[in-house]
Amino acid sequence: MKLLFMQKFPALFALAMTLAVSSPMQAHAAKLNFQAVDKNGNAMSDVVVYATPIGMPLPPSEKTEATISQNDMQFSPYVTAIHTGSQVKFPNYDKMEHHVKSFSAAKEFEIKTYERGVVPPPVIFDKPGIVIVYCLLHNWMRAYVLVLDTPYFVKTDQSGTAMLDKLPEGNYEVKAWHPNMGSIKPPLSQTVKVSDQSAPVKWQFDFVPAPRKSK
Ligand SMILES: [Cu+2]
Repeated sequence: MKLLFMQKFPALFALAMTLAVSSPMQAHAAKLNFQAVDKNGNAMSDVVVYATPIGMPLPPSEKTEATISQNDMQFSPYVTAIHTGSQVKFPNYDKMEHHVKSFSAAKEFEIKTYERGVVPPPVIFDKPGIVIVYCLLHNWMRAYVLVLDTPYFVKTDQSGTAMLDKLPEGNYEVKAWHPNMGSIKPPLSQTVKVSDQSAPVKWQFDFVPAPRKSK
């Protein structure tokens, strides 16, 4: 049967074999660890690390949903990374009214003043870039949304560490960004070969993060 198919449709058979061999399902996946420190060598949280494959296609876009709530007069979380095309909800859990506004080119939008318990329709982030979110009622309130074309991203925790797993082996351009860099300073960048033996990727930023503003 197989032989017959091969003889009748040699081109199709060759294509099927190529697809079977290069299918991402069969690519070996590996882990990559990250460690971010500031100018003084102290652990840095809220660093978004993202990896873009070199010479390999990105997997198909997966639309996901994230939530940035308004809680205790702050946006929470402070930093959110999402895949392009994802949507974000902005529920208000506070006792007072809040507002949501972005002037960023990647996504300009406004949710006019709304009360506790209200969850406005989600906002779709359809272009990659950095989006700074404000509440125009409380000038210290700020959140950052990093919209990325790659699905391979992670955020460092209080220990300054993060891990990406299920990365198909190969070469990646890996970048690290912190909200204090805004959209002005370019992210740090390294080319990394991902395999079972990959060493942790270290990042040292040339500044000390500013404390988050509060009321
Ligand atoms: Cu507010």
